[in-house]
Amino acid sequence: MAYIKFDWTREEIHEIYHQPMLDLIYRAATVHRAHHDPQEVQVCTLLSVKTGGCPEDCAYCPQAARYHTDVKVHKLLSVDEVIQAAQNAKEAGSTRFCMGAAWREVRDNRDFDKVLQMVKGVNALDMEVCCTLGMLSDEQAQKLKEAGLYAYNHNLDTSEEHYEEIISTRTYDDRLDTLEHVRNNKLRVCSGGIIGLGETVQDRVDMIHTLATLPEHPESVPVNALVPVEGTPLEDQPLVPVWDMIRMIATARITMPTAMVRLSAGRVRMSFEEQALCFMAGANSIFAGDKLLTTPNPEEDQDKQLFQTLNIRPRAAFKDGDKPGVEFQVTPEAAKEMGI
Ligand code: SAM
Ligand code: DTB
Ligand code: SF4
Repeated sequence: MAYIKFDWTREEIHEIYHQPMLDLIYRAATVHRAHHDPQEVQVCTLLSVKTGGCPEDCAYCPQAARYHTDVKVHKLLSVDEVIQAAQNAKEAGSTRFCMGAAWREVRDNRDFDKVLQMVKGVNALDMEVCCTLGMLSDEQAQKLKEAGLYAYNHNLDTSEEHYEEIISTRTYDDRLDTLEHVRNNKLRVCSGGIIGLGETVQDRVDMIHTLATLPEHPESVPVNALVPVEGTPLEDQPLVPVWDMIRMIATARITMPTAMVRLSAGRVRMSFEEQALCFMAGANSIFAGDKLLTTPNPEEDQDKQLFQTLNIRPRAAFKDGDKPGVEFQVTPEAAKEMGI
């Protein structure tokens, strides 16, 4: 296994990001092949379990109550509805199910108890369960872990410097604290960001620097292109060029070689050729299903065709670890031999 570096400097990451495009893709593809099967892509499904009405002011987000968008507020879904959606996602080929809530933070109330039930139910379907519920305390992370959660998503979104231009209702340190609570409780960390928020290239480099110099790299790094939504302060942002997505993906791949790099929001605008370049540059995970949380995503048929065209196989669940809640797994034969 090749050496994994945690002491990246901003200058090193800057240099990687600015390499000639084809050198960058070649280097990222080489790192990718040393750590992952390039024919394998993880397929995740997102479900918004509580939509809209969020008190935060994230300038990109259609679910913030203070902006006037077309998103309809919906209270927390029932446990049954969520488990049915997870079952459907599994039948459509997803191995990870991620539940998102438009909350600033988790509160210790009946809704959180319901989410814990959802986690238990989805874990029982043998899917990797992920949640993205906003800020989280150490105790709440522990409860989620005990319920069978596999990973927690909490994005840095942008650099520390640019952060206050985008969000004023919480700090960068709040985000990092949540990541620490997630890590302390042995949950897998999913953390990345969005490009196209009006940030500079240095802000992109700085965000990757923060992620790549954490004590442990996140197991997943989602790279989102802003989906500009009418009614949000960023509605008129120019669309992110695919080349910028490729540079971000490749830089994440080179600096965090073992992470799953997820080609996230923005895929709906990309051709097969553009998505193929993202996979070549080291992306190995996508969100499937015709909706992300509130905005469109490619149709199931399109993705089937994409996988067929590129000869890509979906990655199996729990490839990098045991299913949560199971102390250890042995075959019946081995158990007999061990006398248990
Ligand atoms: N409320 C929780 C939080 O903010 O952590 C969880 C849900 S929030 C919608 C999850 C992530 O979605 C955000 O951190 C952001 O990275 C991404 N996101 C939201 N709106 C987006 C948009 N318009 N374009 C791209 N990504 C977006
Ligand atoms: C992530 O990085 N991207 C996903 C997931 N993690 C939660 C969310 C994208 C949301 C795009 C806007 C929407 O559909 O509301
Ligand atoms: Fe709320 Fe999350 Fe949207 Fe921010 S990104 S407004 S916290 S739902």
